Amino acid sequence: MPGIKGPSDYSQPPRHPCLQINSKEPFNAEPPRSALVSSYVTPVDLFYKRNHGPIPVVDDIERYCTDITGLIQTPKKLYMRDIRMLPKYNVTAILRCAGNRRTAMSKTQKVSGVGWDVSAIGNAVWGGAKLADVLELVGIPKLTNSTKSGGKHVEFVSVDKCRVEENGGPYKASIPLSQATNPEADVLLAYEMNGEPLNRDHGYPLRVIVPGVIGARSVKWLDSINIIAEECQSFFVQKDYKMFPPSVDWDIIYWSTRRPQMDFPIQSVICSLEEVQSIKPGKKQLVDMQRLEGAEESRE
Ligand SMILES: Nc1nc2c(c(=O)[nH]1)N[C@H]1C(S)=C(S)[C@@H](COP(=O)(O)O)O[C@H]1N2
Ligand SMILES: [Mo]
Repeated sequence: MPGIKGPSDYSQPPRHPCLQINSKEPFNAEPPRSALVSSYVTPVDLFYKRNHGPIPVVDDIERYCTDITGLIQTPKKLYMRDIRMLPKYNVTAILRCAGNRRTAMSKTQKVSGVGWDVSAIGNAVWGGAKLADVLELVGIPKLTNSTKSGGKHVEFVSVDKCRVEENGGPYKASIPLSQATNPEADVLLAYEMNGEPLNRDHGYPLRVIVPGVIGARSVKWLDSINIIAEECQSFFVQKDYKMFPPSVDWDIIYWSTRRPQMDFPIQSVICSLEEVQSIKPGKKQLVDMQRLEGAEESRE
């Protein structure tokens, strides 16, 4: 794709030293819990970073564009200037990785994936154009009560080279057309995060933000938007981000028996305290503790 490329090396943009790194290549990191409650909007440098491949590089922003193709009459190339010409919306929305708190879950059952603590979640103000407005440019009307979108989906394709995809292909995901064309669903093609241009980690120059569903659908470094007849068939939609009962063996999984996860259950966690490892007292400490207890008693 002109203007942007998905490299195969993991050269790193600078990052905040407080991040807890869960995996270096690809880079996956989360902030300490205090970052989630110290401000309503999570600062960009402390926002969790979730990647499946190396971070793409923009070499020519003027040439960068997103292709809109698939089941439409006239495919279109959308340059940054075209997107900026559409009305700009600022949407405050949380992004949460479906794998958040997997470390806690893995204490009671076998699960696979990056070991996240509690902070693969953040709240940001995303600035950009509404996907519903963008799709109108290629002749797809906005959702009304009488719209029939059938089972069609809108697929978002990136440029990053992901190991798990066949032939190291790009990250891809889709959402139903009815959600994409609904202006009230606030699905954005975002170019800003907290009032600044997106940085490389979070999808520069353009990413999708789908409020209210798992972060995996908010595709970063957007390369193309395809209107397709049914849900995207990528690894990330069909063979990942699905929930199975504890009885399921990860080595013999029938992926098609579960729908891709979209929305998520509500959970809560205390963030004003950090979890620390409790140390079992050694023999000497036990004797000291008993002495102390004895001292308490003799005082009474
Ligand atoms: N191109 C691309 N988009 C992607 C991903 C990715 O690896 N590649 N990861 C997804 C997942 S699983 C999550 S949770 C969010 C994380 O966004 P963030 O890194 O900006 O926090 O991006 C999503 N979009
Ligand atoms: Mo995620």
